[in-house]
Amino acid sequence: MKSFNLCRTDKQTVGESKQPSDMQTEREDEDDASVEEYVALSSFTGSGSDQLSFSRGDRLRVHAKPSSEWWWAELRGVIGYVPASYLRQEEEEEEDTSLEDPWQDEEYFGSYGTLRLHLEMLSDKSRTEAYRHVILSNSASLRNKVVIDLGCGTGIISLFCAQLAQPSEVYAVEASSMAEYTRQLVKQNGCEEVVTVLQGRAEEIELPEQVDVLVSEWMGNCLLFEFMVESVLLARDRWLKEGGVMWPSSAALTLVPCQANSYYAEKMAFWEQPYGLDFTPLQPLAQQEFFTKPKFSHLVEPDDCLATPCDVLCLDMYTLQVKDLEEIKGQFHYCVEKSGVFHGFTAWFTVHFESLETGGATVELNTGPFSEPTHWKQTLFMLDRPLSVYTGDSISGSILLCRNPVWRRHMTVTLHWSINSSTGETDKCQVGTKSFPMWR
Ligand code: GJV
Repeated sequence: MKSFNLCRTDKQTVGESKQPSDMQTEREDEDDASVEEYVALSSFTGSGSDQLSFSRGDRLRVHAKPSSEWWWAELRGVIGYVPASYLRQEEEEEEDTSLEDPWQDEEYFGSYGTLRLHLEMLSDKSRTEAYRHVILSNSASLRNKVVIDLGCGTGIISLFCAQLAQPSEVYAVEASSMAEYTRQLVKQNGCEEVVTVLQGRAEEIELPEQVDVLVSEWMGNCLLFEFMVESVLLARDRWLKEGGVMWPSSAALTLVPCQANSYYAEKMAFWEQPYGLDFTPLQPLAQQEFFTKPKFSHLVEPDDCLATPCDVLCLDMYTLQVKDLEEIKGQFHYCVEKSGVFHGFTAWFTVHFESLETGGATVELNTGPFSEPTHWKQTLFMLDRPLSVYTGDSISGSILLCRNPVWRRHMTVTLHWSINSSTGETDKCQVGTKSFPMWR
């Protein structure tokens, strides 16, 4: 799922935006009451010249909070942007951690207790049919098998198992209050002999036996957002039999450099001449407001892909460990296939389901621009400035997914790129780095 609300507790600072030059002045004013001291919860390596690097435990003086994600702060006389989520006010430190749940379970499971998200997921035919297809094409092998459906929601996957195959038992685990309805749906559809609904966190439930198959639809935006995958890995280690099967069995994140003309026009070029006036002084604000975070729900046109997409990371669901999720790094190298404007990168994921049948084909759920659109759509990461690229140029670099040390369902995606011109039209090698909080 992609759009449950994890941002509600964000304290949005409105109308406080200041330009760095104003803040320099403020810095000289030692008595300024608006300067607050914060402590770094974790180390951070700034990218570019306007971000500040710091170590865990450093005390930073925060001068301004131009957005809820990036603050303007000072450390040992150096000033720059810092990610707000890495900081905590000293006095609050102990109290705060105990007050607020870093997993935001109340909000998270609260939103899955309503129909809106389940309707969105069930209406997504590519997604739901992929799971149905996996079960149908493995029905013979599922006979007499024990299955766990982790985060079953309304129970659709468990019901497919019971109706299309003959498993001996399906444990449908759901933490939200939807579980009460799921129980009714199981009964209503005559599957109560096979499907047992267990309400609770997968990490906490007890099963009477180990399982042959662990099936789950855990993928979030940019694959990992929400980090429901952690619950899947913990359940795997606890409940999956030796030699048992994981569905999905592997997952990949794909990235492509792309054009985003209409998004750029709508959010940035707009300020050039609205009603014949010059509103360009608002552009730095527009960049901060629209291009700092990734744009979820983007649909990239195949035509806007400037190169052949490439897989930047692959996760093996049998060997992946919870600790591996803290920092995941991938590399890319593209050859520009058509001249155009490089506005940013678009990311999406694909998951594979291995077959239990000998020689059976694997099933794939691909959320990219060359497949049917899904409710996840794609994720767009806009560069600060568009760059012209030409056929034959190369774009190489890396992507780093850094899980938030405090807010466990969030992460920061850092992209680093360098463009090598083939024609000499682009002046020289151009490099850039940008970090995108999702959302904290
Ligand atoms: N234990 C039980 N149910 C869970 C858990 C958990 N640890 N985590 C998520 N769910 N693809 N990102 C449930 C959640 O309440 C919701 O009904 C469903 O799994 C999410 C599935 C789609 N989310 C996703």
